[in-house]
Amino acid sequence: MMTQLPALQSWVDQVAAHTRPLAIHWCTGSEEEYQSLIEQMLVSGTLTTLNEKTYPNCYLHRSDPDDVARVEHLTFLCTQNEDDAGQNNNWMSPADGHAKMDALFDGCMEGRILYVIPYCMGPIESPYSRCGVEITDSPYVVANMKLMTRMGSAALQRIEREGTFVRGLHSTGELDPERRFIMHFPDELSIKSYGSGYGGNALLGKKCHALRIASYQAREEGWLAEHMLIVGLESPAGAIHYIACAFPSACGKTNLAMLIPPEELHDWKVWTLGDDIAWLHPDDTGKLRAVNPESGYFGVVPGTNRKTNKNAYDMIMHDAIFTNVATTADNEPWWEDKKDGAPAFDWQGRPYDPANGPAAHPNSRFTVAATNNPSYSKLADAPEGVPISAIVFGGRRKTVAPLVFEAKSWKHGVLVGAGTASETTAAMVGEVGVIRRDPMAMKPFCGYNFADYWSHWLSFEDTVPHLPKIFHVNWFRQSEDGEFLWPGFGENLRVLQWIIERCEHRAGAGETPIGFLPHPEDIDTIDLGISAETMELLTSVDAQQWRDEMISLGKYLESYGDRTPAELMRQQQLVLAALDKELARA
Ligand code: OXD
Ligand code: MN
Repeated sequence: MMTQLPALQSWVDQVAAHTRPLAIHWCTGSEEEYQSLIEQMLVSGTLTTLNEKTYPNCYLHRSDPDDVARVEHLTFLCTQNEDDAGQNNNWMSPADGHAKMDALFDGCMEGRILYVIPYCMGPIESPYSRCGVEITDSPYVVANMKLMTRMGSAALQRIEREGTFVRGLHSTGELDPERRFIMHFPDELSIKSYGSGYGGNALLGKKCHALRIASYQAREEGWLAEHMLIVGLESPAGAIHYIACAFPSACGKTNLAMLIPPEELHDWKVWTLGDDIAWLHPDDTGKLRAVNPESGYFGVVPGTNRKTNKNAYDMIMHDAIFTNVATTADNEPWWEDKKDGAPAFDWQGRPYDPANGPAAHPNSRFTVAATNNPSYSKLADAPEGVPISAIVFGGRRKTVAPLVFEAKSWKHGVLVGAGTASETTAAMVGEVGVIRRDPMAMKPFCGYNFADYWSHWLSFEDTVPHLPKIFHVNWFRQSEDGEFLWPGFGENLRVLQWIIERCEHRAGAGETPIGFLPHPEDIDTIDLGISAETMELLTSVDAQQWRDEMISLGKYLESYGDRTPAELMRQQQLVLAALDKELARA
């Protein structure tokens, strides 16, 4: 017996009887355990070492070439009633889901070790945290979970105290894409994932637990589990505002979360609390407070360099696991846009040949503990979390969306969030560069019907008196010849400064049909070298284009049928009416 909790012990026994592993290992989360797993993976070839002088304690993992991203088309929500999953999810009945998965898991761990990973999403002492146990046959998953979650003995103690936990069962199986599924059973607080060893498919604490299952729990319990980074912005006067930002995958959340202020704003400080997930809870004072359920990062590597994200560049030079990057002749990790060194071997270990495509896989990743980050916030471990001043939505839009605007109210902000859309990237399997709607950046992650999710968001207006303001940003606007109009990266702080000053009722803005937009002079562009004409374009909206956007959004919202909240459609109608008035005047 490895635990005092009979429910946990009997689940592990049942899984072991079904999957028939060689041995069972209960993870303690200690450094020695991590090192011994690393040694074992070096021997088996699952990992290789990288240059020990320049990248101490860094390792490379090459995943199966057919297993390089999240697989949304193989990810399912299993609820009794199909409508509860909604058209935003693939659905299967719980009975069919279990039958399918149980057949795959039958005997799948023969010859392998079954690892039991108790973990806590959120600070161990926080009332906002929730625990889970992942059973896996992948030592790579265990090592990643050690870096990304609070896992091991302390989590087990909390689980034993509370008695409830999310059950995540994972096996890499044969890595056959035909035998790969990720199933969620939210009513049972359980997850079954088979056939992938990659990222969000396999590290079940992240997308599966902290977003899909947690969003379902959050609706029942009156909070929000969101695909948001959390960052603290400290002004020269010493005031810190915390903001939570939701952007679709690979839109620069990690870069924004650890932004380095530009020279012009060098007296600002930026503190990272999280780069991917925020759990937002109403507190006793009527504000929303956030905790990051994770304690590490699983970030996209290509594009990371000293200029785009110096903090990330530095933090991945030690104690990191790289997955699917290329290597140099000196055995350093290499990726596109690293701006240092040259690839000798590509992500599949072949001698580098540009004819084979990029050297690093476009969705190659680093895994590091958050404490590696030079801008790590002391409050990332605070049980009470941080109060949120602003929620920021955004996407990758070449056209249409201005640099930034503020929603007129919480309810209008929910419409703005529901209207989030972005051009697709390599983080998900499928075509790259097509616009897809990604409400609140939760399309792949909302564990229930989006229509009910929007109602849940709207309901906060009645229950939380001091809600944050809601904004929308677009760093990715392009000119007709494909040049980015806004420099992005550290310079985004200039936009965040406007957002904060709006929260403090200090910054100017003009009211438009789509919300409050800054005048060009409301954003600090000193030393930016950006033309007045470009700023004018970035801070204005084309009424006809936005009208088309609203019509298309309205159709999308209505496609959810009767469950779509009437209030959301009313907000869309209000914006349309204001646009029509403006177009009639023009
Ligand atoms: C991620 C994603 O990996 O959103 O964070 O795809
Ligand atoms: Mn993400």
